[in-house]
Amino acid sequence: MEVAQNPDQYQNFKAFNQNTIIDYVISLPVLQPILKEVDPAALVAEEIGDGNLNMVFRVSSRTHKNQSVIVKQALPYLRLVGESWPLTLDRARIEAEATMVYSKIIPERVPQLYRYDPDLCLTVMEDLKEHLILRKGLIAGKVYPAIGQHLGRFLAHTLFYTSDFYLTPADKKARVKQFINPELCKITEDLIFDEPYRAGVANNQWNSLIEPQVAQLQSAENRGVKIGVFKLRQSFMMHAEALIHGDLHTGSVMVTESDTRVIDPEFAFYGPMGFDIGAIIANLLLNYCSQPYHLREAKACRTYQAYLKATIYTVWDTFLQEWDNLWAAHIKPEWQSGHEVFKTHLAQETLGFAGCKMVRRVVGLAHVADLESIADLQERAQAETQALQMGQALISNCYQLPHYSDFGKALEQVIALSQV
Ligand code: SR1
Ligand code: MG
Repeated sequence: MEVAQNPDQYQNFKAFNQNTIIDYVISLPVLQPILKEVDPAALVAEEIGDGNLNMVFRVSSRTHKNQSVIVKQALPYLRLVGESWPLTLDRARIEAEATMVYSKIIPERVPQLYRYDPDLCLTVMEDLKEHLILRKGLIAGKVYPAIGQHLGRFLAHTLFYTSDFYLTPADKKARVKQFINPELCKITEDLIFDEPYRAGVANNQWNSLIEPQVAQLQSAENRGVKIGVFKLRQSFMMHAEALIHGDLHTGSVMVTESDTRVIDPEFAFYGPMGFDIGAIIANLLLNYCSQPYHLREAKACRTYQAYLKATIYTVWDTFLQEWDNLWAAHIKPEWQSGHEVFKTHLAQETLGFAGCKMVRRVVGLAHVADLESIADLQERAQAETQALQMGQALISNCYQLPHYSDFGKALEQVIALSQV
């Protein structure tokens, strides 16, 4: 991994397009072993980004299809909205440095980074061309047998090794400073913990067929949800527990049948651990709500929903097993006594954050393809209503979870109660 120097921040920034990116890639000696084909005429680039924030180019050899790299470049604004929403270029640094932290902890679960260029706010990385974005695979009803274990282990290791449970107090505080990420945190604070719960917010959007459900969500009488969101927002903003990915939805995971990689940690900062675990669970539940309208045959749908639930439980159980092993191996004496209490706190917030992440994808600015790709608006409204019910139940009940061992039972109840 090579890091270029950064003499004068962003003075040399220029946005690439699919023509200019080729010359840049060719100029990098570090890529010669990968792109053995250095004749510019033999390289081709395409812009393949479908996320909300950045440009993503695939640069590959016309003749040797296995010779390719991905270049991800941040622009000084939000791609989803355009230049009217300026956004810090520092997110490219956050993403590169978080990926470097992950590579040291669990290299098999992230793409290999070849270069980070702070002037151009880009990273060049391994092209996972055999992999598919997990969200797309789930919408298509594909089964990935290993994701529960892979993601559970990824979460346990990245969260434990970046926390005070492992690092010295000084090292941990240096990391907190390194990952100060105010602009992207503000997006989350607004889009996840504020706007969906208020009427009259211009950013919010929803299917007009769920107008009554949205009015109920936002009404002043919805006290349990409002208080739950308050506490979860407080935790998100005030509890620097570990380096969290910060946007770990199923669009930030790439998969094959046997491999899983986590991408896109540009929202990373020191926050509450349950936010990452909850993000994965929420997005599996959103897919669960959508499946009656993708896999239309009742038995196939039930089987797939059972797979999604089993995956959620595997994420959580694997997380706990790995976490307990890490704790047994590394915990310092001064932390020994609070293990059970901490795990219950984590289970509570995991459920609560999962709820927030579900609600924002139905009512907030950025939705998910699982729901948006349901063409019939009446059917989509059914799936969205179920997601809103689940999300609100998770938010209002999460802090009542008595013990972390009740996690599965609580989730099962929320799913059972929210059938439409
Ligand atoms: C305004 S950006 C919208 C969303 O895209 C990212 O993936 C994050 O989830 C963010 O909230
Ligand atoms: Mg992203």
